[in-house]
Amino acid sequence: MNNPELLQNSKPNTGNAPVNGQGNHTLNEILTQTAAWQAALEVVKTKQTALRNLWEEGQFSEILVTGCGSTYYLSLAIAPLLQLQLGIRARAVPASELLLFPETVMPAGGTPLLVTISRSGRTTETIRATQAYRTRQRGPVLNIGCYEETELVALSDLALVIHEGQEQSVVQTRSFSAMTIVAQAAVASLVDDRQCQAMRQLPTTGEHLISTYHDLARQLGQSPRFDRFYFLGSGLQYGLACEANLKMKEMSLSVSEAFHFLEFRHGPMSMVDERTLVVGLLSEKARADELAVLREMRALGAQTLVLADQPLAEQEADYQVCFHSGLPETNRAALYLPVLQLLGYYRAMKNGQNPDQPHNLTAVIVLEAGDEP
Ligand code: F1P
Repeated sequence: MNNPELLQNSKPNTGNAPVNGQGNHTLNEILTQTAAWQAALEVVKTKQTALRNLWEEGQFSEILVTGCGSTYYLSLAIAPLLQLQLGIRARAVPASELLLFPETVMPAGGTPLLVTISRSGRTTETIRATQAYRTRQRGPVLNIGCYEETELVALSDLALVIHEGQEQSVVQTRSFSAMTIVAQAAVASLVDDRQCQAMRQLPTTGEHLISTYHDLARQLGQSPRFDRFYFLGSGLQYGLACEANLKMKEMSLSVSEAFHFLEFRHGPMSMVDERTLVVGLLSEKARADELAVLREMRALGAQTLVLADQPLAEQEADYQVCFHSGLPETNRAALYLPVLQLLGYYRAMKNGQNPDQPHNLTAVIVLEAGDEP
């Protein structure tokens, strides 16, 4: 199914060594992330009683989910999941919005739950937003992260911490997918334990995906054909599309953007040409509508890479990644990530960038006293 011409023209994969010796941490962290997925499932199992107590005692009127950068994009992926699974209004906001414009974000009354997501637990905006939230609302806070003994953990009523998600690289890869699994497993544990049981296959399925599609990700990442990338996702997949876009942008400094599938037609598709790769993170519910957008982009000259749980017909995409998990979207978000992280990594190698230390970036944004909002 995947384009034989591209596959034939590429050099054989000479193993996983970074092309120019840079990005060792990032590549290693991408390739070992399923061990962190296993640990993430264990964290939720261990904290299940505390989680259920927090949820049942809270009688919450709505849920706010917040973070910065990658963890804001994870918030965008988790908020619709919370609303869908728990039947409660849930909203994702950047921590800076919650901090600077609380009156536009904070509910006037009610008893909200704040979910903070932060790999480091040390991002100033997220800390300050949480402090302000607690002062105003005195409401409970649930934290998801990768480090104990941080300001954000200290500000939380319950913290779900995955040590195995910790990284040397600035870019979030293993940490992001592990926090994704913690969030989806935590929600599953509140609604249906059978979903938690079903999620136990994820590390094995993820391992298989990485070994099956590593070569495709490298060939597409290094292909001279593409000079711009668009990541399309809707519903539970939009936040993941934003994260995949951030990986491409921050690691390789490429022209790339993320959109809701049907939004892409309303202007941004003007950018599509023969040098474009459009990446579709398919849902189940809107699959037909999403495939229609991708067909139109192919007609404009783009090539398409589709990620889905079930295979597509030959003519539906130029390249496809199939999970074959049998899991619903509410339990399998992490499966979209490894191949797209590798795509960004190999584009970075092609562009001579070092994803361990991306241009202009640091692992945590800590604002100096006086700079703080
Ligand atoms: C937030 C963040 C990351 C971003 C970069 C700088 O960190 O903005 O999302 O990718 O690493 O820091 P954290 O609050 O998740 O630790």
